[in-house]
Amino acid sequence: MRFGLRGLQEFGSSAVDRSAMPEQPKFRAVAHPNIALIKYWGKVDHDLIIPATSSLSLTLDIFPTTTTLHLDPTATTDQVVLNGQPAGDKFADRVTKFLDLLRARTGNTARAVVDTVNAGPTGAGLASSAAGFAALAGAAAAAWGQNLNDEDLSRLARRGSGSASRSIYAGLAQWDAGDSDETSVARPVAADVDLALVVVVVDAGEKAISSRAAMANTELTSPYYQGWVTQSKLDLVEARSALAAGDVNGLGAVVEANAMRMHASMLASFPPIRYLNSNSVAALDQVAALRAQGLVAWATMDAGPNVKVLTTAAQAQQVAAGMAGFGQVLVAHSGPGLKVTQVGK
Ligand code: 2P0
Repeated sequence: MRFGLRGLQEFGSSAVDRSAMPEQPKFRAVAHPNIALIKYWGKVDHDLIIPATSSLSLTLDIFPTTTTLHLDPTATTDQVVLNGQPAGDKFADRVTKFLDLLRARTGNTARAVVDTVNAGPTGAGLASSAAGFAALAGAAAAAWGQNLNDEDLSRLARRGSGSASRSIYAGLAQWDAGDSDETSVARPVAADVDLALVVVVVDAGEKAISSRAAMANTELTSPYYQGWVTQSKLDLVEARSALAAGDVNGLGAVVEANAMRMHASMLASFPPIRYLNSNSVAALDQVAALRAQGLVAWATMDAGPNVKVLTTAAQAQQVAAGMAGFGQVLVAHSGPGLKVTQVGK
């Protein structure tokens, strides 16, 4: 017997009558990157993403990630679009692994259609994964009908990317390391300081080594890793007391030292991990020069060559002018927390 085209189609996915399916509600989440003032660099549990130390961050008002998501009960795989293009396997697999948490939690094994757009550069040490997984957590929790409070969302976002746990909140947040899924959670930090962060993009290219791999290599091979862990805990105490006293220069001094200590720990890995390049070093020198001129200006750096300068909102424009010529310069202030809205049936 020979099937005509029509007969064949009935055995393919196009035979599914989508008009018979109830339309799935669609949710849109917007989250902003956060920059750690006291860094997260090292895990004690790689699956649950429990960090070795607590960290402190500022959510920014630039470079949001917008993620739109709905369930598709007829699909057999998640469909992931990143910045308008089908996502590469690595990113799509990471999204699927994250969505598996919701499928396991709810028993609803539907696949999802995910569209995510980063307003800033992706994978350049500008916290795109923090904003990305915070937004994904918000949109996915809503689509799977989970009514989560901020702490629950922080725990969930943490499973996608540790730093995402902090992007749930506006402004300052502290991620307490904890020792379990329940206790490893970020919470907002109240402080009477008006901080700004001048971002100097010396290179917007994607990093050669992911922060996840670099962190694991530091844990395994750096003789300075334990020193980093011990010192970072002390740095956090100092940063919190400077914040409580409204002492921005005191905060800046420990913020800059903490970033250099993190980089020292990874520089001592084998093979060595060096995110700083010559443009980064030139920018760090300029931050010191601005400080010598009397400005509030303290540097921090993440898993990439870009330099961020901690200052006050009042001095942000002067600091930005002082960093001109060292890269693309943006002024960021304290930004909003995660927002989730329903955008369609
Ligand atoms: C931070 N970074 O505290 C530190 C400082 C980069 C340097 O958190 O493995 O992408 O997904 O938990 O969150 C980047 O690490 O790592 C990061 P995973 P994540 O912001």
